[in-house]
Amino acid sequence: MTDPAGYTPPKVWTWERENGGQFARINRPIAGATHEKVLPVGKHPLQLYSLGTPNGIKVTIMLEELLALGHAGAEYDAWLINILEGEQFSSGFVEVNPNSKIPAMLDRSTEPPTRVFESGSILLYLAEKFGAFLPTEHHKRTEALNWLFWHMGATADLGGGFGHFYAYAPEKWQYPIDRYAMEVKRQLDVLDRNLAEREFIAGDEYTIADMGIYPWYGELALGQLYDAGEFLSVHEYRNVVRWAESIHAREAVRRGRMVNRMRGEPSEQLRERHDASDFELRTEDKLQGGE
Ligand SMILES: N[C@@H](CCC(=O)N[C@@H](CS)C(=O)NCC(=O)O)C(=O)O
Repeated sequence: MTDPAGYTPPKVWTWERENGGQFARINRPIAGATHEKVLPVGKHPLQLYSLGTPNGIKVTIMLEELLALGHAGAEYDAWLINILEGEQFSSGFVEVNPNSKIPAMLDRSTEPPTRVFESGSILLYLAEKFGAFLPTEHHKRTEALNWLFWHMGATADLGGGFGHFYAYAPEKWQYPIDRYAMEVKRQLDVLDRNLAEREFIAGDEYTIADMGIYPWYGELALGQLYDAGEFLSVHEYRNVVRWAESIHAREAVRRGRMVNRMRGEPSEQLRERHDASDFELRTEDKLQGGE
């Protein structure tokens, strides 16, 4: 590992495979597939290829909310893509998302099937397909989209910036941690001031903007992301905490957070989801003490 204080960039950057960190094995400076593998396909119209990370659970929360509202067409198969094993670089996955990142979705109810990638695009696609969680009135719809697009930019600072250097980098360096802690706290303050005046992110309705932002800033405010609650004094953002608690308490959010999850309590993990009854089996497991 190079000492950051003593590092002088060379004239031309070259890829050193052994640059450390838990993602060193999968990170590459080139796109495209590394191996041939067809993706599995289940019985439902919507096929989701994902992992229970903040970007992944936005989509499963939305799907569970749609099902809770009675949209049977939102039934889905959720397949686990283990990004630490490089499964996002299979030929099948790259066909659905050329950017090789979860989440990716295939809507097989259209002819030909529609591929959808980028979590924000998937949320918008589902909201429009089912006419739900996105207001139709001009000002309200625009405000929901403002925050939806805000979060797609902002969360890169939280995940790829703060989270990477605070939690994942092999050594702790003050410069990037200071830079991203500053920005993340500023963004928390943006949200806090917004939520001082309204119940939900975009106004008085629960929308895809809440579902996109909750897994990042909501879980951060509840101390569930990067173990950084104390470091960032998240309790000071009282409106964000109040909002996050209300989203966290929703039953569809509880289910959505379980899907494709590989961390935490075994009873909170549903590695693959193919049927609503899959959740009940996990609950029974928990009651019987069998994990
Ligand atoms: N902007 C993308 C970001 C997706 C993303 O960064 N996914 C991560 C997991 S949270 C991933 O698949 N990483 C695998 C890799 O970088 O190879 C989205 O919102 O869908």
